[in-house]
Amino acid sequence: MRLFIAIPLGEEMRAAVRAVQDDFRRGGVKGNYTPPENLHLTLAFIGEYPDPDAVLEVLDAVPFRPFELRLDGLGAFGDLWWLGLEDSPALAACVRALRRGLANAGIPFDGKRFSPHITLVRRATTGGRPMPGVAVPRAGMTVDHIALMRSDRGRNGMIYTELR
Ligand code: 2AM
Repeated sequence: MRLFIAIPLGEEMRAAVRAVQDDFRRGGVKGNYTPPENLHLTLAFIGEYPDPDAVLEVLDAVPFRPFELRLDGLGAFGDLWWLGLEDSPALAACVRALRRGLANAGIPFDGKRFSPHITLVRRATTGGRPMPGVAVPRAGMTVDHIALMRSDRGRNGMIYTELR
């Protein structure tokens, strides 16, 4: 099972992200756009791992208090374009505790430095034109839980299922 831990986006945030994706589409940006139901913020990528219950135990043990997130800025890792988030000490603390819990439980995960981003489009191309200017709405959400996600390859792209 391919697993990752993520924050699914709230309605307001999801709508704002879709609006930015639409602006890019209108601006002629082609690529593999994240479908609305797949929009999320990854906190830890585990990858192939056979024991989701062990991961849920870690999730349950991480102290959690709801916190706020707000969109802020736009960036790219090569041809993967993303929306960023306002600096959030609560988010950073949550990710630190989560990753510490995974490590203590011996659950492997991608230990790359946490760089919070919501992937808008992969393999983005502008066909030689400049990146269209878009406004990032200041949409926000209250994070009331973090989710264990399973990722499966479907006929038309990845299917993400919230296990809990
Ligand atoms: P991405 O959006 O930057 O591509 C499911 O694959 C989720 O886990 C995606 O959000 C993906 O990030 C993220 N992820 C983080 N590290 C990953 C890795 N090493 N391999 C695949 N996905 C990873």
